[in-house]
Amino acid sequence: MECRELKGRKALVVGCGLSGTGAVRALRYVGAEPVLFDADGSLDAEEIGRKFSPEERPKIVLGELPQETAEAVSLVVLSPGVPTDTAFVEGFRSRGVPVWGEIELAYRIGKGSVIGITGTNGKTTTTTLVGEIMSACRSHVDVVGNIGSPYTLTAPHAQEDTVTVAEISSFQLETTDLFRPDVSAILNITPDHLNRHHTMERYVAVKESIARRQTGEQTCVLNYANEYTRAFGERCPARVVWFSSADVPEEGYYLDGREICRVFGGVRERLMDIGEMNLVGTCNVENVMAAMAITSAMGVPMETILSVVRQFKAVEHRIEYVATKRGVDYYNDSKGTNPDAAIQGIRAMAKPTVLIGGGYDKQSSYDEWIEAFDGKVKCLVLIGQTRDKIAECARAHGLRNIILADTFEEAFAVCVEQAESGDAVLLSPACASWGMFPNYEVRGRLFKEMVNRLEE
Ligand code: UMA
Repeated sequence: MECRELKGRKALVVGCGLSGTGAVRALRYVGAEPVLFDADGSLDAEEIGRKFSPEERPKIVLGELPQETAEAVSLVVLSPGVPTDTAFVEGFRSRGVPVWGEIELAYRIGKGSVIGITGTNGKTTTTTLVGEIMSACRSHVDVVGNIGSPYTLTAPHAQEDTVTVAEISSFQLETTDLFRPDVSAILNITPDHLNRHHTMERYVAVKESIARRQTGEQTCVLNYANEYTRAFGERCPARVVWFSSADVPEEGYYLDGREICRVFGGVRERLMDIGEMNLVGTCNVENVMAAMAITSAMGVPMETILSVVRQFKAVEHRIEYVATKRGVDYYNDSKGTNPDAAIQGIRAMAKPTVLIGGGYDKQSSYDEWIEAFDGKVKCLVLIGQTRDKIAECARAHGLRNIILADTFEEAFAVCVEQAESGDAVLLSPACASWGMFPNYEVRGRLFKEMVNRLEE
């Protein structure tokens, strides 16, 4: 199925969130007739309809999809949150109806060059930094995808000189087919979203699929210090450029003491001291090295890259300093949505810390996260579906001061009570926000609002 064949044909968009809204617009752009379906029957069709102009407005179906509607569609576009291994999706596939996601649809419509960035952690920081570096030397740069801005909204306006920088989640990679970025990156792979992908093997395979269609003419940037991405380097069809915070790769970027260096063709170059960055933590050194590798592969001069890196500040919700109130430093790491990301959060703390953890259950294991507390967590405040599971694990690791809270507001009040001058309070839950919040951004913003409302 080519996009031009969609003209006049019905296409089903599943999910009325951000991604589904963008997909409807992109389908209208190619002349298709979108039907927007959401399994949540409690949504308000009129309210959803108001997101669109009268010409764009799709037919909206909520709750159950009638069989005749399902049979009338030539294409299905799934939102990332919709699982792909259900009877609902299989029904379309078995009838030969293509099932795409946001990335595939937008890629087929768009023009110009594409950078695709995936990985368990660090995607948003790296994507934002790559976007800023590219913007320093190119006039049309779109930063899209999992970062919160659907690729389908920008793709119809892309020109040959457009550079699209896409943050791509494993959910979004599951529904790609012809997608082939000019430069791809897999920043790291650690267990996450196992309730959706079921096994680590499947999760790793989905992440690797970002490079599936690449050839030796394109570049794939990989982490040499991560066992999964290092192993993938052997099989990757693209030209591999490494980055590593631990060892010196044959070709690529690495850390030598406090200096970021690179080696190509046996020639070593020192690039910058990590003290020149405004970001904390080894994870951010890795993100910076990945961004250097990606943008250098896109032809950006190293001088430009370094000058943008020196000015770049932490992105919202990623070990973000909020304020100091009554001698207590407050940090928002709401983006710590899995244990591995939260390990980076607690490692970055240099003071006794009151930590808020817990949330939606992605069937993660919390042992490594709790081991990383390293005596710094003076009180662990737990919320959400996972609170008992984490409490049990923390007790097994010898932690005693554990407080369970019923609401986020209550958890915050406990932190204020427990923290003394000279301490830090960190929101870094190691879990997704779902069940208590629509997303981690809402969780992080509420935290910041509560911090800012505290008296000095
Ligand atoms: N829905 C169904 N059927 C289902 C499941 C969901 O109809 O079986 C409906 C829900 O009722 C809801 C809609 O789908 O109305 C929500 O779709 P969605 O969950 O895909 O959310 P969107 O608002 O479309 O946002 C999605 C991404 N969300 C997820 O992957 C869960 C956003 O990533 C992304 O920014 C946006 O598309 C644009 O690309 C968020 C995220 O949490 C930030 N990502 C995860 C992460 O980073 O860990 C992967």
